[in-house]
Amino acid sequence: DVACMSCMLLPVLDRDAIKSTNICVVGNIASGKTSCLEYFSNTENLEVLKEPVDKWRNVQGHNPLALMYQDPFRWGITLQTYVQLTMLDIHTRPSAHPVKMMERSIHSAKYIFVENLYHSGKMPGVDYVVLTEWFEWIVKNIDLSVDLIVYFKTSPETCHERLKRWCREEEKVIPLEYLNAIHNLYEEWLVKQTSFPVPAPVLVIDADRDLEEMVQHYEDNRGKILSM
Ligand code: DCP
Repeated sequence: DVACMSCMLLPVLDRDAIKSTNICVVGNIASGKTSCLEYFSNTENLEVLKEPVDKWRNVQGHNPLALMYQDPFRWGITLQTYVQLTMLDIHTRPSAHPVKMMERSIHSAKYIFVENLYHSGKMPGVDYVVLTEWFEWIVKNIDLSVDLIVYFKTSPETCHERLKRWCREEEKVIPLEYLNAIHNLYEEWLVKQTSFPVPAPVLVIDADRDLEEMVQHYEDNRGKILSM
């Protein structure tokens, strides 16, 4: 298995010996990104970078994630500014491994979550334009290159069911409509490709299945994911 993995990673190593290849795993809340990252975390030559949700729930004793869910109009900008910073940190962190697999991206934070807050009337226009100018400056001036986007496509109902069974304390208030809105933004961005720039080729993974089936699915798609 290890030998086989090295052979799949060889084209990646040859193509770009210094800079690592960046894979972003994106999808709705509870679409199963975390289990995918855990699955790949044992892979040789690959570094997994989880989304820093812990930081979003505790920045020097404050919980901007909880504040955002309590009152998005007031605190959406606070959380999203911090998300943008932590994602920038992950994108630019040098890796000792040839392949870097990260959860979400600075692009999905902006094109999905910030856009959703603003267009649903939950973010003041001034907050939206300030965040947008920050984002545009960052993508223009800093190398955030992504080589592959793995899109975990789920039905919003599946995510809602999963959240009912298990969610973080802060997420108990998430209604199906919220998951619907996030889903539609993902579809427009990554499948129809009509809303915002798509920074890399997209691999769509059907992620509505149970965890066990998903593991088989990762196995089946391993080659596609790792030997772009
Ligand atoms: N979040 C947000 N704004 C962002 C990114 C995330 O408000 N720009 C919120 C949505 C969730 C929480 O942060 O409440 C964590 O998001 P995830 O989608 O990573 O949640 P999970 O870890 O549950 O996803 P998965 O089951 O796919 O691993």
